[in-house]
Amino acid sequence: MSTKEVKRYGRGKNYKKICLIAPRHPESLWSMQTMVEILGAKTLMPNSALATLMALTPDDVNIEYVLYDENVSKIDFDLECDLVAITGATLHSERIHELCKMFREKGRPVALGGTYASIEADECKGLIDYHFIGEAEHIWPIFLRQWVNKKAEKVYEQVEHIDIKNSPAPDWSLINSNDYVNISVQTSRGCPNRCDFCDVIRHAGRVYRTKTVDQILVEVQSAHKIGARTIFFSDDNFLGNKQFTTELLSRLIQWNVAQTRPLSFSTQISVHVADDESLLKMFSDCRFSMLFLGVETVREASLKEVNKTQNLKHDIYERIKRISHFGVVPFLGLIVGFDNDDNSVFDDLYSFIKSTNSPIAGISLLNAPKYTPLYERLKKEGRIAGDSFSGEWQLHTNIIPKQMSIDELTRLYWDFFRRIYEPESFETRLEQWLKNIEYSNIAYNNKKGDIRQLWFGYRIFKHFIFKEKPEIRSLFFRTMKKTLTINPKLMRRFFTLITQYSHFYNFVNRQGSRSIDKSLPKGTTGCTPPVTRE
Ligand code: B12
Ligand code: SF4
Repeated sequence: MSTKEVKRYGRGKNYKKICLIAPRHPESLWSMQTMVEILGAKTLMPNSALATLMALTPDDVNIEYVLYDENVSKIDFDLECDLVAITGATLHSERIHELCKMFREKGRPVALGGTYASIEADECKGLIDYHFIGEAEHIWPIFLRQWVNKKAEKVYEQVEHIDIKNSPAPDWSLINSNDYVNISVQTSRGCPNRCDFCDVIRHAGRVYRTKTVDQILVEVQSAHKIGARTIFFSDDNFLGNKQFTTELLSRLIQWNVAQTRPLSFSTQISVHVADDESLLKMFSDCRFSMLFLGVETVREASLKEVNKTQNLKHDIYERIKRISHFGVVPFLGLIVGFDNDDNSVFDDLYSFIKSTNSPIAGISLLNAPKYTPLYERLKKEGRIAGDSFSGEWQLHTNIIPKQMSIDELTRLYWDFFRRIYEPESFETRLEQWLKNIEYSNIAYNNKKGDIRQLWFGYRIFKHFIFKEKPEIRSLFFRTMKKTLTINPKLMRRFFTLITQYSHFYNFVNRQGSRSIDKSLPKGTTGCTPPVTRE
């Protein structure tokens, strides 16, 4: 929340006040902070867990909510309230501990839920007054009724995964959509695959659970209504059930094409999306600008090593090029540090990125989150370097690599990252990527101009002219000219890519040198958060 607005549920005179808190993200590659700032927002997307808690409030309790997203505004620790409810993932753990202590010192009872409280439940003992483990849809209303009647328990646990058709649309009334680049809509939870390094299965399960298409359309429409320009479908894997995805896309296309101000979409998805051209055409028709893909590596042995064999079914080079043909940016999620990775893996990955003309890739060091099969295996092998977690997940790994020292791996990782984002390298890939687009839907061509898009355009120019160094400024103008020559209709895609480039370039050059400076002395127990995303 950027204001002191309050949302009331129930009716009557006496309201219990709950202060909802989303902790600040540690600086991370995935926060896309430079891009966020260029676009005049404060952070990437609002917290949907807290907005869901609000929507779960039953009619028979009188509750007044205030919301602080620390990524948007400072918390008022002196605000009078009856309860503080905090969310967060493992990467927020340090901040969660600080916040719980600070609020309890002020005499405020604290409730904690979310992935950290659920996965690392033991770490939260003694820290809080009310502990929520698992999904909130059933237990939050039970808690509220008991709490207002002073009968609340200390721990609420949702053991079975719920049917997410019972999850209400998040209540966004306490957010200002201009503070965010995307508004998120979750269509599913869980993932049918079982990659050894991923803790999604522990958190969300292997059964792929979806909302109904009608529910999702309502959420999309309400995001549109509060001013969203782009929606991020915050699923672990958007393609867990092809029939469902196809139906959803076809309804979304009908809706989006009818809008005077259509939306753009992006999501996380398995690479097998590329195996069906008719599905790819639908993503393009729907106006997906980007798909985050869990490619992980091009080494067959490494994929086998971590049980990500679903990526082996078809040629990954062809898969990525096919996605690009439809004008959708393949955002490559890559990982280094597998047992089968020697120091030549960086050249293999570089040539993959280059030959597929992929403009954008996010690289992670392999980590073994607790409770994953990878963690169990490496623990037995005595190769876990530490369990604590700093939040700077891309700066270190908790795995003792097989073919390199941690220091060598970290150094080569940042060298590789810098190499990918050298201006000339990016320029060639971007140009080739644009030239190879074979399909784009003309239904959106004659839509009305959107003042806010013009304002974004102004901010992008201002950034590249005044804030970037000459080398990047000149890259901006050169690549813009090339886009105009290749296809002026691709300007929007160009602006998205160049702002993302600016984020990666700045992050890698700033953070990379920092991380090498403080790279782990041999034998220390430095560690990272999990590196597990589709
Ligand atoms: C969207 C998303 C992102 C987005 C944006 C995140 C953001 N910062 O805004 C992007 C793609 C950028 C991203 C990035 C990363 N993410 Co992410 N992300 C997600 C994802 C897919 C959805 C989150 C979401 O909106 N969920 C919907 C809400 C409703 O679910 P929920 O938060 O779990 O809340 C429910 C319950 O937990 C509970 N609850 C939650 N809070 C509270 C509080 C109280 C008081 C109560 C009662 C209940 C409660 O109630 C809710 C309803 O049931 C989750 C996976 C997932 N399925 O949740 C991963 C996930 C949160 N990300 C994860 C990670 C690791 C990352 C990264 C570090 C990338 C990486 N290397 O994998 C980066 C970090 C970026 C950053 N600085 O924040 C992990 C965290 C793992 C962990 N152990 O904590 C998750 C769980 C996925 C995973 N296992 O890999 N992520
Ligand atoms: S890495 Fe992706 S595909 Fe693999 S289990 Fe996790 S969410 Fe599913």
